[in-house]
Amino acid sequence: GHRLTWQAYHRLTDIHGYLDYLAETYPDLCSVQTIGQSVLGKDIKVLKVSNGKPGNKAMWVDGGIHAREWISPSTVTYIINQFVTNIESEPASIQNMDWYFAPVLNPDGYEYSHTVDRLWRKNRARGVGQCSGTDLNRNFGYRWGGKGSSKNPCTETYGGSGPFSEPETASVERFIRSIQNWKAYISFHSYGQYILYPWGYDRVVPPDYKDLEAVARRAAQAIRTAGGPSYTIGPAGGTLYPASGGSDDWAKGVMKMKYAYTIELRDSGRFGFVLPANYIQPTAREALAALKVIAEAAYLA
Ligand code: 0X9
Ligand code: ZN
Repeated sequence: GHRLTWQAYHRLTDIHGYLDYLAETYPDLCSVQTIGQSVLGKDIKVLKVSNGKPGNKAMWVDGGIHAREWISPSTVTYIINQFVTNIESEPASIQNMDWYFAPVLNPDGYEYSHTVDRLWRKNRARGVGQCSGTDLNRNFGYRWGGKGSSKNPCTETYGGSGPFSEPETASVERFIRSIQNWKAYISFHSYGQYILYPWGYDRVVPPDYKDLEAVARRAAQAIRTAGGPSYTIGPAGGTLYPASGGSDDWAKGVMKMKYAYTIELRDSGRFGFVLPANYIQPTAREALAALKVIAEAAYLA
């Protein structure tokens, strides 16, 4: 294993090497688990960061569901680095939490976006005709196949042949189901600068949406205080567009993870998915500020 920089975007093996390095260097705090494999057989890795206290609540943080959103895996590894190297100066809500970080949930797509097609979004499942790839954020098992997802494998929002038809999402489902005490689910995407909460499948909100809205507002304020730009907050379906089969809806609707968010990182459209690497550190810094607000709410929930 080895360290990373946050001055460049890294390849999958470097990101995985970094997780292994942390587990070797901080064995009392960090452990790595391979929760499954992608369509093409690449590992899907999760880093657990925990002080091991019984009764800790649990939070899930993922990145790289969409291949081309490179700022997302970078942000997740940046947050990991901050927590692991500073854990004793973090508040109780960070220290007494079992953290599960999955920086690259779509490893095949991520590598494909580095080597072949920079704007690839889906996984690399072989389609029936020439069209390949399932949109992993339409493949989760809550309201699967509804608005904003497609049955046509040639589209960018193809939801797959059924809920959790893809090994990447099925691995996440199996792993999350194996753990109790979840309080929050955070998925980093790009771009647009949004803090979105359920529901995503339509323009409706869950019964406790006021709690999610209040925490989102405080998170957006923390981003501003950290020197970041303005992030728009709201329910995903009404604020962005209805899109069914998303990971956030499944986390909340099925797994009952109360504070479920999709955070769309920078920028607001100038560079879009092709965000230059000098934006990694400022973007990840503000994402960390937002995550700490959500962790505080999860800790008290
Ligand atoms: O469309 C998506 O999957 C997300 N936006 S992105 O540009 N990164 O592709 C938004 C997902 C919001 N959540 C749900 N619709 N459930
Ligand atoms: Zn995305």
